[in-house]
Amino acid sequence: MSLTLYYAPDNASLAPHIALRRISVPFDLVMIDKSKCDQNSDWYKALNPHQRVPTLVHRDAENRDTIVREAAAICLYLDDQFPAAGLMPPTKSRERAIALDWLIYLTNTVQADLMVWNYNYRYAQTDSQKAVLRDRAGARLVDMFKTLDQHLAASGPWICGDAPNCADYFLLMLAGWGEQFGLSPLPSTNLAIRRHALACQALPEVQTAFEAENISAFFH
Ligand SMILES: N[C@@H](CCC(=O)N[C@@H](CS)C(=O)NCC(=O)O)C(=O)O
Repeated sequence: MSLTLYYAPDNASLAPHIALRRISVPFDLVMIDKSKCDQNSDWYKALNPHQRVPTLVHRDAENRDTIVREAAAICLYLDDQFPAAGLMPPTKSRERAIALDWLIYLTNTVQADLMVWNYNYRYAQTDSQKAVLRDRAGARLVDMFKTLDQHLAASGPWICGDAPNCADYFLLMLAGWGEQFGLSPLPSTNLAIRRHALACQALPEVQTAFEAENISAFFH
């Protein structure tokens, strides 16, 4: 059995990377160097036709590979394979429904708008079109982080109350992007999000993943 995560530092691979650290099984970490366009190479395209990170390859005892290419799907797959790690609340529990709800919201809505906001030049041609996109996507994101903040303030400190799960790793990753790329106002101006991020950054699995990716804390 082997597990390999193809990643790029501080990219969408971060949440699954943190999840892998929590499981504490051995795994290989392979860096995709985006400055050299590794994600567009033939060998990587064979693994991931979307030409994006992350990719997880799980080789079983019969040498069959399972390949998972979406960050949230990798988190859920790891939870299926290693249930004892508690990456998500138990199947059929009320808490699991809450965690799934926020995890999918984070990847499908917040992450999607972060892409439009930060990579507006991929979606527009003229400078004024790009400025409108950044402005409108930015305003939507500010509202989304406020909604997340209200949820944490009412039901925190973690997304499902008492214990961190993959939805929390996802929120740290996405709020961290908003923080680094200068969303205005910054996600950290929301007190419950800032408290959540600081608590997340103190988790051993987060610290080990940050060290391995050679990235520093997003929130101070
Ligand atoms: N929906 C995918 C998105 C992954 C994604 O957008 N990855 C970006 C880095 S954060 C990427 O690999 N981009 C490569 C490129 O744009 O060339 C997921 O959540 O895993």
